[in-house]
Amino acid sequence: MPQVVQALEERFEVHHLDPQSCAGIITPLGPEIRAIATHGHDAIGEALFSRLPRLEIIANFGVGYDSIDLSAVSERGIIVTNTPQVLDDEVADLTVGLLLATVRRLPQADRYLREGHWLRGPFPLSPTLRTRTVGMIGMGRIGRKIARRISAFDVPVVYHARGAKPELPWRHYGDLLTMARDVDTLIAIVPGGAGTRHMVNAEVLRALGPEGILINVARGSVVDEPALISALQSGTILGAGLDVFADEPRVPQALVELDNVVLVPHVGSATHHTRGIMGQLVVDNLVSWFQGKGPITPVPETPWPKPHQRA
Ligand code: NAP
Ligand code: 8YV
Repeated sequence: MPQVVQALEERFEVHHLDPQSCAGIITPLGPEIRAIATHGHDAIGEALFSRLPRLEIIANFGVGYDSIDLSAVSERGIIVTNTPQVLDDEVADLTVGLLLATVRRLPQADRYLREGHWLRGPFPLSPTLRTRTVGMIGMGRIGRKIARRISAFDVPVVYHARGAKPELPWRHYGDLLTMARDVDTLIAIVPGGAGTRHMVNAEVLRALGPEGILINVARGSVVDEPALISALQSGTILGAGLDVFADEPRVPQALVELDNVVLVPHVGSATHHTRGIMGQLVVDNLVSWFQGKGPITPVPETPWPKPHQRA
């Protein structure tokens, strides 16, 4: 974001890296670079770090940091920060909007009107949220905000996470497949990465069943995308609302051609308001670090506080 770049340039010497200019900048400047500010879309790991011997900190614009190779950063003692909490409500709002748009087929109804079909007859009746049970995959900061919103719609909520959260009023399932059998709507809001890769697979989609709706606002990697396309084409599930994809910004043509999906281009947090706050947190983390005050929002895996400073 321009204001983030401006705020960084006021305090630091900033070099802009993109795949085209990467080699040109890294070769002469690599040994001087002490921080990376990243939007988190491009995978970064040892191949880059090995050329930045003085790298101390990576400030990620976004709460998800699955694009950063964590074993490489921990081996090198590099700090990683993200932007938790400040986007929870925004992403939860978008998720509920995507759920309603998918169930009530709002984009399809919009297209129906614009294309003049209403003059020939009413839009076909849609599925409903009224009879549904929502199974959350992930019940962290954002998952809780989504679950609260859905509960306010008088729709039952249950969840799958590795650990039960006894403080929450919703039923926990330790096993995703069992939960998928018991619900007809899944909302994925877990981190990406190896631990969650393809956890929504063909078997889970079959268990969800022919009335099933999948909403994915987590990461594209969480869902086996070819299995999802096949389940949508065959009627194994009813529909899907997707904010994230396996190979963004490329979206499979097979998905684009389906009428039973609502597709949005990774806009969960994408408002002026929230992206502005996220950007400021990126800047604040870097400023705090270089003032010697430590990172403000280090990710749990980051080597901070240093082992000898821990309680
Ligand atoms: P969080 O507070 O860390 O919550 C993550 C949740 O996932 C926790 O409930 C955790 O519970 C669960 N979980 C983690 N690994 C799991 C696994 N292997 N199996 C089952 N459950 C697992 O994170 P958050 O702030 O809510 O954000 C979640 C993710 O949403 C981000 O990492 C990012 O990928 C995505 N996101 C997307 C957008 C967007 O624009 N679409 C915006 C923001 C965030 P347990 O530890 O008990 O398993
Ligand atoms: C980010 C996201 O805005 O926070 C995350 O994990 O997915 C989004 O909110 C996006 O990745 C940054 O461009």
